[in-house]
Amino acid sequence: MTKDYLLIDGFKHYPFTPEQFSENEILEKTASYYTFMDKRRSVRHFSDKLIPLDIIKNIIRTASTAPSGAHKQPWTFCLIQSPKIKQQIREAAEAEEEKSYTQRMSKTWLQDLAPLGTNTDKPFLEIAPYLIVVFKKAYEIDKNGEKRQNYYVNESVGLACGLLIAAIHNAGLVTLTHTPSPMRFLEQILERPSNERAFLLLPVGYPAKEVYVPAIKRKPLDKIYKIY
Ligand code: IYR
Repeated sequence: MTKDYLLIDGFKHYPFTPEQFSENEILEKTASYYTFMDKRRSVRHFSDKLIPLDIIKNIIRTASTAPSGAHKQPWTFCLIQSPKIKQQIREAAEAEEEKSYTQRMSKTWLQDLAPLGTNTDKPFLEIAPYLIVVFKKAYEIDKNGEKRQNYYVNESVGLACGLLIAAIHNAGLVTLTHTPSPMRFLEQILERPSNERAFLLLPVGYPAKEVYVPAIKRKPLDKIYKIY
């Protein structure tokens, strides 16, 4: 008989029944989920149409279901809707991008980026109704002001960002993983505490009326997997 809970090293473990499906259902679900996810594209052209806050809250809740090292959930999702702060972020990001495109990025890097059609101009940082800036928590600060270690911080926050992107796509909204580098300016503009480092910047919104995306293809399965 299933117990209410187990005690392992003095800690409670509850019974858990993962949802199960028939093999046919699984085949159908995995195929349709793949087809749906394969329709996701990084989009650089946004509508300025507003999105109810409750929708974005659900999306951020979903991202925070990601697994994390020792369940520390070492992330903060900063949601920016203030036009003034968006403008500040755009100005600072474009200043960094200017240096990156003209001085910091190698010739090969610029050649690799050419098919994507990116440049230093980032109007989407002001047009999209929301910017989400994901911060990783290098460590925690407890009630006594002591540092507490976090684990696998990059892996954990990367996983949360993956779920965030999937949740945005599931909502029929679009996003882009924008990587102005270095991102210190985000910590300053958003006045983040000293244990937080900017990890990724994502504008979120409805797509513009007309959207163009680069003519690039995903690698086929035989190029990305190997059976042993
Ligand atoms: N951070 C720049 C350049 C850039 C770099 C990579 I790697 C990309 O996949 C796309 C862009 C920018 O956001 O434009």
